[in-house]
Amino acid sequence: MERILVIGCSGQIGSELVLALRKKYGSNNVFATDIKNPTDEIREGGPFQNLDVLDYNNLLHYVVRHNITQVYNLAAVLSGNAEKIPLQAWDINMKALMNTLQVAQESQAKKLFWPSSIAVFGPTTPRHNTPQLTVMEPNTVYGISKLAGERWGEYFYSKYGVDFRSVRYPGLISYKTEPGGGTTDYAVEIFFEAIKKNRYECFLSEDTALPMMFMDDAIKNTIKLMEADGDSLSLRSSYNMAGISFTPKEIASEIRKHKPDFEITYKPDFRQAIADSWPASIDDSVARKDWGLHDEFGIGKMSAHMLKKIEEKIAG
Ligand code: AKB
Repeated sequence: MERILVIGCSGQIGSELVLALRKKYGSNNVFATDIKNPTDEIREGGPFQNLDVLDYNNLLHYVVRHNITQVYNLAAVLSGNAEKIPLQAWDINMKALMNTLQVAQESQAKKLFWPSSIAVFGPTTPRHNTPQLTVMEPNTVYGISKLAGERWGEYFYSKYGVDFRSVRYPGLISYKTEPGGGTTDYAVEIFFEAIKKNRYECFLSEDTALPMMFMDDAIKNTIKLMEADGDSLSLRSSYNMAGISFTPKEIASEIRKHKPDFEITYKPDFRQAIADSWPASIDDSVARKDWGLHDEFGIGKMSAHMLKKIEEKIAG
């Protein structure tokens, strides 16, 4: 039986991934940790521990004591926040990864999931249908840390047999826990503001296309990659994951199908330069071929679902 550790259970991905894993593997086999308070559902639904991934000894003890067999390490400072504290963000992002790679090397928890991002690409990368293997010159701290992380993951796989698995997440769209400090956060905020105020001021310009994915698809595919036969994985760096590409203007017009009076204005800030350096769309055919990446939510289904769920959430 797998015993799974999720580091970063209080974040946007962790708060949903823990619930999906507990459903699948049993509540007592999924250990949730974070330095921030989790949702009640996570705290009450199975083991939770306040644990700092930057504290190597504590992490190793925890993994050994609980006979953990696989780890999802979701701890990271996202792109927007990382630009405000570049050196600190580099230290946190890299140390969090290196600690889990070393724990995997030293313990029985050999299987490690670590999220990379579309941020590994940069202004010299082909912007449309970006291939799996291409020019990668990220110019953000977050992107540089993700690219370095991918290289380290592959290194630990080939040198030390760590079963490292990763995807390059596009922007993730969800309603349970809001994201914090990313460039793609607008695509979540816009739905909350549409319900609360029927208007939104967007920090990206109207024609900025970026790849995005609804959280249900992201979680399903993440678990699918972790369950895939290792022999079918031709890559041990990180797989492109495309999702759906759209602009703020396009998402606003989707919202107007449900809320005809919805208004949007545009006031690009420092995150515009980050978005401009990322791909507009991605080719994820390698992941589809190797381990069956498959997503179900298009822009229409995702928008309708977001609006309905946020409305219910706000109504309590
Ligand atoms: C961010 O915007 O920083 C993240 C990402 C694309 O990795 N959502």
